[in-house]
Order: sequence, then C-alpha cells, then structure tokens
Amino acid sequence: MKIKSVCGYCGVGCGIEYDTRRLVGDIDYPVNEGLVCSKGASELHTIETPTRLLRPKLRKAYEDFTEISWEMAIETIVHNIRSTSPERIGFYLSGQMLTEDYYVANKLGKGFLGTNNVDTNSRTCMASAVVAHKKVFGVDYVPVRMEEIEHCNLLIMVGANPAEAHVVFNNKIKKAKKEGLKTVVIDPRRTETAEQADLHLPIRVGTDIDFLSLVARRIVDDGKTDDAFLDAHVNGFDAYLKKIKKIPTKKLLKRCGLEEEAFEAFMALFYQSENVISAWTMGLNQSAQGVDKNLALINLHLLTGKINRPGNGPFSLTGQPNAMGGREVGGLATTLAVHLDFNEESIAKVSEFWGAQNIAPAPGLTAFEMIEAAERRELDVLIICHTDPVYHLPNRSRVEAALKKVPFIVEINAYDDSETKPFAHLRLPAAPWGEKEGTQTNMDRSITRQERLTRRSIDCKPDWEIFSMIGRAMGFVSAFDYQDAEAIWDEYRRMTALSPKGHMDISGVDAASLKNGGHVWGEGLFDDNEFLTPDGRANLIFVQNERRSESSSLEFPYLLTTGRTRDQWHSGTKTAFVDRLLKHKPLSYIEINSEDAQSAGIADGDKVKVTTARGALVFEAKVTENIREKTLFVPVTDRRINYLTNDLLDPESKEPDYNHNAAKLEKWSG
Ligand SMILES: Nc1nc2c(c(=O)[nH]1)N[C@H]1C(S)=C(S)[C@@H](COP(=O)(O)OP(=O)(O)OC[C@H]3O[C@@H](n4cnc5c(=O)[nH]c(N)nc54)[C@H](O)[C@@H]3O)O[C@H]1N2
Ligand SMILES: Nc1nc2c(c(=O)[nH]1)N[C@H]1C(S)=C(S)[C@@H](COP(=O)(O)OP(=O)(O)OC[C@H]3O[C@@H](n4cnc5c(=O)[nH]c(N)nc54)[C@H](O)[C@@H]3O)O[C@H]1N2
Ligand code: SF4
Ligand SMILES: [Mo]
Repeated sequence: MKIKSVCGYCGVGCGIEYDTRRLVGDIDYPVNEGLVCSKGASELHTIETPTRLLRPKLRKAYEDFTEISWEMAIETIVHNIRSTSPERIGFYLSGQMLTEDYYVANKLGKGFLGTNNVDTNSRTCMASAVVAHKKVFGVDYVPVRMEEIEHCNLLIMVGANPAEAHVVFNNKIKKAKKEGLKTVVIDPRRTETAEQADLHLPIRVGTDIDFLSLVARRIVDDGKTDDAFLDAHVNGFDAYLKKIKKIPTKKLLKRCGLEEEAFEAFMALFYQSENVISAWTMGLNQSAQGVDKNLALINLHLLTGKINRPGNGPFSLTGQPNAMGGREVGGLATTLAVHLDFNEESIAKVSEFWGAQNIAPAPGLTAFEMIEAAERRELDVLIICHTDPVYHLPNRSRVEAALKKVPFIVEINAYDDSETKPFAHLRLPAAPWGEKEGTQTNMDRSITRQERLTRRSIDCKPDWEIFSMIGRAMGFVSAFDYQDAEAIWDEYRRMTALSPKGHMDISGVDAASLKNGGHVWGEGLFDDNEFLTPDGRANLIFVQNERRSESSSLEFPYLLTTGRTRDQWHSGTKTAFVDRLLKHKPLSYIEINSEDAQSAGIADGDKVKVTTARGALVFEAKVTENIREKTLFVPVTDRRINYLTNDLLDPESKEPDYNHNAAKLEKWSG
C-alpha cells in the first residue's frame, strides 16, 4: 500500500511516497514533483538508528540515568511544576515539532500553567523576519511562494545558500534559470548557490544594511521609485527620503568591501528586471541588527512597488519543516496564539476559547532570556522538546553554567545523543518522523500532513501526547483529553478564526482534505495592496548599520561565521548516522581564505586553533578561494561550534548574532 507523506527536514516540505519499505519523491506533489534531496531520500533509515531514545529515564543528582515508567515520569514532572510558581517555569520548543504538538504545548504553558515562558528555537532562526514582517505588514505573513520564481526575472539571494539548505527549491531555481531567470547571490562566501549565479557579490560580513541602503539611494536618485504605489499604500516615504539622501555613499560602499563595478552590475540587473524576488535566510536574520537587515531588504520592494504581484516580493525562506506552523500556533514567547499578541482583548478571546483562567498578561521570556533567568536562579523547571539548546544556543559555556542552576530539566527527544542530555534530569522518548502523524506548514504557507509509515516503538509517544499527559495529570482533564492528532487539529483549526481580522482562518480545512496535497493559507492576502496594519498601509522604515555586532580587531582580526552543509541536519542526531551520507562533506572543518592561510603559514588539512573571547577550538583547515579574506566559516555540524559564538541579541527579535564572531587563528601543532 502506498502512503503519501512529507519530508520532515527543511522548510521546502517535499512530498514523499512510501511503499513497502521504499521511499521516493511524490511526483504528483506540486512543491517537488518527485524530487527529494539526500536527507529526504534517507529519512526512513532514521527511524531505525541504534541511537534512538526508547524509554523514560530519570537521573538523581550526580547519578546515572535509570529507566522509569511513564506514570512515574509524569508524576515527577507534576510534582516539580506544583513545587514552584508559573513565572519560574519555561518551555523550549522547536520549529521541527508538528502543529498539533505545538498547539498542545502552547495551550498547556500559556493557557493552563500560567507561564508565557514558552519559546522555540525559531527564536534563533526566524524571529528577526517575524518582527520585520509585523512592523512592515502588520502581520507575520510571507507574501511570496516558491512557484512564483517561474514569473520572476531576477532572484536576489542575500545570506542564503539554498543549494545546501533548501535543496529542492534550488532545483526549481536552476530550472527557472534555463528559462531566463537571473540570480544574484550576496554572501561573503562563494557558495554553491553563488557558483550558479549570474552575479556574486562577496560582501563583507555584517554590512548588508549598507549595501541595501546604497541600492535604495540609487533607486531614489534615478527616479525609479513607484510613486503611485508609495502614495496609495505606504507610510513614511517623506521621512525616509530625507534620511536616505544623507547617507555617505562612498564610505558605505567601502565598508561593504565591494567594487563599484560589482555594484553597477547589480543595479543593471535590477533595472532590467520587471519582476524581482529577494530571498534571505540566516545571513540576515542571525544578527544583533537582524530586524533592521530584514527591513532594509523589504524596503527595496516597497520603494519600487515590486510586491503583491506574481513573481515579486520579499521571500523569507523558512529553515525548519514547521517553523511557519509554530509561528501560526503561537509558539514564540512574544505571541499568545494564532498570531494574537498579549493585549487584553486577545487574552479574553483566547481564555474563552480554551476555557482557561490563567493566562499571564505580558510576553514571556525568549530563549536566551530563559538562560539569563536561570543564571539568576529564577528558573526552576525547564521542559525542552525536539531541540538541543546546549548545542545550538550561543556562548555555550555560559549556557552550560546557567542550566546547571536549573533544578529540574526535562528533555523530550526521539534520539539519545543530544548535547543537552548531561544537563537533563528526566528524559522522555518521543516517536519520531515516520512513527507519528500530524500537520506542518512549509515556507510556502502550504499546510500538509505527515503520515505514520511504520509501527510505533512501544514506549515512545508523539510529542503532543506527552504534553497532554502532563496537562491531565495537572488536573486539566477535559482540556487535554485528546484521543488523536486529528482531534487536536480540529480544535486548532477552529481557533484560527480568532486570528487578527481572521486572516489565518482555516477552520474549514479538515485533516482529510490535507491528505490530498495540502492547503495554502492566506493566498492573496495582500493582493489588493491592503496590508494588515491599522490603516491598511505598509510601513517604510529607514534603517542604518549601527555596527552593534562584534567587530574584528588587532587581536582578533577575523570574523567567524557558521552555517549548513547539504547532507547533514544540525546536530546530526538523524543524518550523521545514515551511512550513505558519510561520503559527503565532513562534519567539522574551517574554511580559510587562501591568502590569509598563506600569510599565517597554514596549508590545506593543517590543524588550526581558533580563539574568540569565549573560547578556543581546533579544526582542520580547508583552504579556499571561495571565502572572503579575513572571514572564516565552520559548519554547524561541528557540535562544539557555539563555544566560540557570542551572545549578543537583536534588541527587538532577541535573535542571536551567530555570524559575527571576532576570532584569531593559529596553526596548531598540539
Ligand atoms: N542541509 C541542511 N539544510 C538545512 C538545515 C540543515 O541543518 N542542513 N537547516 C535548516 C534551517 S533550520 C535553516 S535556518 C536554514 C538556513 O539556511 P541558510 O541561511 O541558507 O544557510 P546557512 O548556511 O546557515 O547561511 C547562509 C549563508 O549566510 C552567509 N552569511 C553569513 N554572514 C553573512 C552576512 O553578514 N551577510 C550575508 N549576506 N551573508 C552572510 C553564509 O556565508 C552562508 O552561506 O537551512 C535549513 N536547511
Ligand atoms: N552557531 C550557530 N548556531 C546555530 C545556528 C547557526 O547557524 N549557527 N542556527 C540556529 C538555527 S537557525 C536553528 S533552527 C537551531 C537548530 O538547533 P537544534 O534544534 O538544537 O538542532 P537539531 O539537531 O535539529 O535538534 C533537533 C533535536 O530534536 C530531536 N528529535 C528528532 N525527532 C524528534 C521528535 O520527533 N520528537 C522530539 N521530541 N525530538 C526529536 C533530535 O534528536 C535533536 O536532538 O540552531 C541554531 N544555532
Ligand atoms: S529539500 Fe528539504 S523537504 Fe525536500 S527532501 Fe530535502 S530536506 Fe526534505
Ligand atoms: Mo533554523
């Protein structure tokens, strides 16, 4: 029997077909038309790795973990929750959880336990885009879909490497290029995506706002603004004009480290293209000025009216498979539920819907703020699900020290070998992809169903069930009495009618209809150029590079950046164990520019020691011309990487600044 499902790795959300132990791409599925990358193709093996976590395990202070029953596990959680107060409880969730999992966890935390400290690893990933969307459009909405590149003449990719991070989307790009699409890549590295591009601008790390402001200024100077669009649909143009006309153009171009010819080549492509999409990911979001970087890019579309028409607009590429769904449900500590914030009216609506009396009136602690609370011994219970914060949060030594001060940490994971494991007291085995069913929204706003493909391991439970068990054991029996994922979906979809102006209302979309290819929410939401701001107009907001990130110095002359490789998924609990992937890029190496290597006496394959203000690590050197001078790159598959990264945050989105770490480099012979 054939079962149709979707891949559980990245935000592309490819359709797959499973047939008696064989997994292939679904040719009928519009997103991927049969294509899958190596991660999708090998996902079936991840169910059977020897590194699964299969039983609940409890650890007393300084002792090893011992297996316990689910009853005892849940009792232990309830005891710890009851022994403290709501503001000292935190949940840390993940853009890899299914919508049903997210919904139940969010309802339990914010609705019933009375803590808004319910945040997600999307804080480290999409938070800057979320805040920018809300500031400009009034709502967190992505106004472009992947298929639109067929109508597009120029695709600008800034700080994004889809050839490795969104592989099947990159295939679509390559296909569109054969039909005439031009692409520009703005990235300090000559990535595989840059290699395919018509133009690569090897910008200096952290100078994107300078570059994008220069483009905006040029558009203004050349009279290429769409004044009718600006007049009718955009606020703030006059104020913006005054400021953009004052930017020091020569100085900014120098700061970007780009030649004038390169800039002119970009402008020529921009002007000759009727339809323009710009796509971005972590090169912009992960920054102490991540929101502003997003604004600077979105501004280009507002200035030229290249938005809300097929083949045009700012396209934030979502990283994780359900980071978009998590944002819809309300998994960030800064939203309550279904795109509602913490105002009185929203709290009243949500309280009534959930039958909850405990919703706290203000946003909760975001990811790193929970770490800061832990440092002050203000966090007693932390429940972590489907993510590995010790691995992925910045400034790891600080994170480790903070987590040691949390008296009770629960880790819900499907695999056994996380970096968070040594800091957890209770570990609960989740049923992974393939052993459960539920819903996810890809970067296209396309809501699809993951189906169960195999029998569930005896003691493993879907994440939603674990949160439901805690809810019932806390005494909220009817609120968490779900029989299956579909019952949760039915409740959640009814709730979406409460979303602001009902823009996300999918109450009519039942689970059965999702089995046949999914449902795209919010199609054409801005088609008449009506945004979801109070006056229906988009906001044009001038920004400038405030250089809040760490900068290089005489002592630390390099800037260390981090990112993805094609065949591995983050900490690698799933991918690193799939044998056929091992022939690909190594898990650990450091890219060093060839001239820098030469002057430091470093050859390809040498061991090098990299030191930042936080720590030092040794890597194997990969000497290459494909990275800008004085820039270093380490893949996130090196699980130690965040011992080196800094913990600066964007002041609005609270997203970490992973890509700007002042570093020094020495040949290591230890
Ligand atoms: N194979 C694979 N695919 C994945 C993932 C994975 O683990 N493995 N993870 C998924 C997730 S969660 C995410 S968030 C996405 C991330 O997707 P991407 O953001 O596309 O991938 P990254 O490699 O993190 O970073 C993109 C690029 O930003 C560049 N960059 C760094 N600093 C700057 C800067 O200051 N300016 C500019 N312009 N560029 C800069 C880096 O050189 C890098 O090439 O990938 C998703 N897809
Ligand atoms: N230096 C640096 N750090 C970064 C980034 C960077 O670019 N550079 N990127 C940031 C970004 S964008 C992201 S998204 C994060 C990613 O960081 P993480 O979310 O920590 O990375 P993963 O390895 O994907 O962790 C997922 C965890 O879920 C577990 N798991 C798998 N399936 C299931 C399941 O069904 N249920 C449960 N409960 N658990 C399951 C896996 O075993 C794994 O431990 O890293 C962030 N950190
Ligand atoms: S591109 Fe993304 S969704 Fe598609 S198969 Fe690869 S990892 Fe899965
Ligand atoms: Mo991410």
